[in-house]
Amino acid sequence: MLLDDLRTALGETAVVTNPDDRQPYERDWRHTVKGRALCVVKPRTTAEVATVMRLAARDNVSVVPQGGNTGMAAGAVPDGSGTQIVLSLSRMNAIRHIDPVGMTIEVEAGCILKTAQDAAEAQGRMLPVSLAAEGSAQIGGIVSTNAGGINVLRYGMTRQLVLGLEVVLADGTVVDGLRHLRKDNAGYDWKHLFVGSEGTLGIVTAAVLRIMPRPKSVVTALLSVGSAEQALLLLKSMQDELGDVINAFELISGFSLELVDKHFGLKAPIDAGDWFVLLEASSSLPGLRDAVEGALMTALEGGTAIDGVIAESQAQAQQIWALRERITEAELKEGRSAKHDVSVPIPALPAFLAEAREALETKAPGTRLNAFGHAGDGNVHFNVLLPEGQDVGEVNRLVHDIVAAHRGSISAEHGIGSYRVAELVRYRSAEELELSRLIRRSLDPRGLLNPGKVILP
Ligand code: FAD
Ligand code: 2HG
Ligand code: ZN
Repeated sequence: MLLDDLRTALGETAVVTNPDDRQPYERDWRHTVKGRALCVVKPRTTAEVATVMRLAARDNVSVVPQGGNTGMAAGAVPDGSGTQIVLSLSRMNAIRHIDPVGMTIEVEAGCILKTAQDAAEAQGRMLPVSLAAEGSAQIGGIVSTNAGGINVLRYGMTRQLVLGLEVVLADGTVVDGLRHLRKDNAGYDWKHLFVGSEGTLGIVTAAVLRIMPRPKSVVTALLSVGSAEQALLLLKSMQDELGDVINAFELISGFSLELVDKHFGLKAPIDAGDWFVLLEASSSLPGLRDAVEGALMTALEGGTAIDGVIAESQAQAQQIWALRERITEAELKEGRSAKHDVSVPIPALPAFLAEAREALETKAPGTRLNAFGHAGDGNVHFNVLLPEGQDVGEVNRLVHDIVAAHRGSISAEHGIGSYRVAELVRYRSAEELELSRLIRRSLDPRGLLNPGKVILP
């Protein structure tokens, strides 16, 4: 009955039931979680999304929204019951409007991030959310996970870029908040509830995002440093010297680069060490390269950095970035891992790294640490390659307890999804959890939106 009604309302091709065709929508990017859906539905318009939600609510069927399915918390995957609808936004992919004066872009949820970036670039502007999965991740997923990425240091998380949203609620109500306003204090700013809610409060169907002037020059450098402490000294000296032109300050362990070399044959242009920093700065004012060179010379002469190279061309910059962007895939090829997407206050980063490394060495022998991430944001991907038989939960607990001792977060940017549901309950207070449940219940009283993700009833 439900399948027939969905086909009648949306057309035959919009409702996928064939198991082979469903498969890519039923597992997460890392292939660690596999579910089974009743069907995958692919609406073309907001009105069709509303119809899907109304029909699902009528039959008490739950809905799992899905974008590019690149999420790192298995939030877009259905459970194994074979009763859930996967709602793919991929056909709603239009760029509705770009305003280079007001500096906004209005896009549908299924638009691939890279497509939106390119559209902004064609107008001499820039959409600053940038991450290795940008060729597949979609705007709806980016908004719903409040994605971070490499430019957060300068431009903030996705939340800082969201000016307006259109959402469809669990009962099919369409809420149009697609305003292109910089300033709007008229009542509660409800859109922020949906940013980062991982499909548990509503379906994001379109968004208005801020765009920025596109800088005329970009300087990319790779440096080796002796320790995480030194990396933070380097961060401070770069901020002192260069001010706010630093977009990215990424920390990469020597082991991460070994993995990238092993699985992709990509080599760092400077000698391997314990830690590397990938720094990018950009500006439209003249003299950027000289300023970065001067700042790096000061760091090298002062002993804050050991060695360094500045990209001489865009191709070289891309080669340097490839070393960073391939780490996740290289880790996947290397074997099973426990992912930790953690943040701590920036000055606590070296202590966290030392304590967590020691805990692994003493309590989880045989594990190998693949640590890298967005050090300029206090966010490190403290990923642990697991030997045969090693329990993931045990390793999660070891690492997350140390994060908690530093008043950090067990998810800096990837979200909770289904991967960290149990962990969230351990590390958030009863009051915070109850407030979250209250919000969820009021927007989705019957628990039909992405149940089992983020927070349990
Ligand atoms: P999905 O994976 O499809 O969905 C993610 C969550 O959002 C799910 O809970 C889903 O139900 C929900 N959702 C999706 N679309 C909607 C919608 N329209 N309405 C409501 N809910 C929705 N993330 C970072 O933050 N920073 C990084 O640097 C980063 N790098 C990555 C590198 C690689 C190689 C990979 C594979 C992933 C990386 N990610 C990173 C994770 C991922 O790309 C982001 O979380 C991204 O925002 C997910 O977008 P998506 O369209 O693939 O969403
Ligand atoms: C990145 O920063 C992504 O490259 C992925 O957030 C991190 O693989 C990971 O854990
Ligand atoms: Zn990241």
